Amino acid sequence: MSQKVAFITGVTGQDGAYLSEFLLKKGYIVHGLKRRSSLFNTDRIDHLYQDPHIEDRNFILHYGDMTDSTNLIRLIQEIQPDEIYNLAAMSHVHVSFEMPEYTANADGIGTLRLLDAIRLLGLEKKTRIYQASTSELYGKVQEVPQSETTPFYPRSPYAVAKMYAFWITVNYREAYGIYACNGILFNHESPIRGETFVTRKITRATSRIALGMQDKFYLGNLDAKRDWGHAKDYVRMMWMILQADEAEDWVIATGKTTTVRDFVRLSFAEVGIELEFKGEGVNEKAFVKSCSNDDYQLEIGKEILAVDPRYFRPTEVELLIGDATKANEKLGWKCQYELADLVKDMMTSDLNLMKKDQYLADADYRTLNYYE
Ligand code: NDP
Ligand code: GDR
Repeated sequence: MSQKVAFITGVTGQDGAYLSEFLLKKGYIVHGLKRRSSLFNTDRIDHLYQDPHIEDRNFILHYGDMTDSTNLIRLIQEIQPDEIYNLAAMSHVHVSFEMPEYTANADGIGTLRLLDAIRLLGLEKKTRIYQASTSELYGKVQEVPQSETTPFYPRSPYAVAKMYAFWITVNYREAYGIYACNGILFNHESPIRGETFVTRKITRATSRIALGMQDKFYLGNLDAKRDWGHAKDYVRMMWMILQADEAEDWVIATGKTTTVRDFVRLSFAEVGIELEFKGEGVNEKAFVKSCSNDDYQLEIGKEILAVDPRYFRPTEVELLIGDATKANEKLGWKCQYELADLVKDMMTSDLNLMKKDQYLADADYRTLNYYE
């Protein structure tokens, strides 16, 4: 049988990197869409890079952008993919309030551009497409836990753009018989999660504080609850969704929810530091209660976290918890990582990275400025 060909948009992102690894291991030829940037933006996939002079490459990158129809049409024509994974997006909910029009263009109309390219090129029977839909569609709580039948109530320009992408995917499936699916994925994290998402912001700050590189950090809404899984589990599911007999929409989640505050507690617990939270709302702070690890000794009573309202969102999504029964039963999907495994994985990686940063700073190779 000939090798399957996949085209991944958003290949340089967290999920794009893990999905590329996964598909390459399965024997796919993987094409990825990357944006032109003034600095290299391929950190997460550099280990997969193949010199363009090598013949028979199975990992090939192309310049492009979700806002450029002709570029997408030309690439799909050249690549003739069996499977497209549309992971590219302006994916930061808070930033989408600052850039609503661009977010609608890249995340909403960008999805239409791919679907219409499939139709225009007559690939309806050949090319299957996965759309990266999101639990943000549920927004304001309508039902708990949230499943494929829970009504949507998006609460940000990002979620509204993704809602358009969700329905245009369903519409092209129904109107043109394209094998097009939405994976409604709940939050998933990893050591290569973008640094400004809350979990990674916490594990990086915890590492720096434990190592004595930083005194304290700031967060927004500590009461928000999220259903956090590991990205490695979730990219496996993207592939499974496109292998099913029928094109459908699927919720992927762990079924457990945790507050941001508890994620902070868990991260510090990884380095043997117990925290105490005091105060409420914008006045809430966290202090060191005890230290049980000789490597990370902080002063008892030291303030390490405060709330900064600049991280509040104009409209917030307070509670997400997913019901993945359909995927569990029909596709046999199960998470391999528990939240504790995820925190450990992220903390181990960030402690190492911060130690390297400190080493480079000590040798005058870099300055330790972190913007979040
Ligand atoms: P990331 O933010 O890590 O990656 C996003 C990717 O999209 C990057 O490769 C980025 O490129 C690329 N991108 C952004 N804008 C454009 C554009 N205009 N044209 C081409 N490429 C673009 O996201 P994740 O990997 O975490 O998420 C993958 C997808 O899944 C996203 O669509 C996200 O909205 C969705 N999702 C994510 C969830 C999660 O918890 N991670 C949950 C549910 C859905 P660059 O590297 O150059 O910035
Ligand atoms: P989310 O992820 O908005 O759920 O979107 P994020 O990690 O940004 O926020 C989760 C929750 O934490 C609260 N929070 C903070 N968030 C950030 N980023 N920074 C802070 O300082 C902070 N303090 C508290 C937020 O208010 C929120 O309630 C992610 C993205 O990956 C989307 O692309 C994806 O669709 C959804 O997950 C599912």
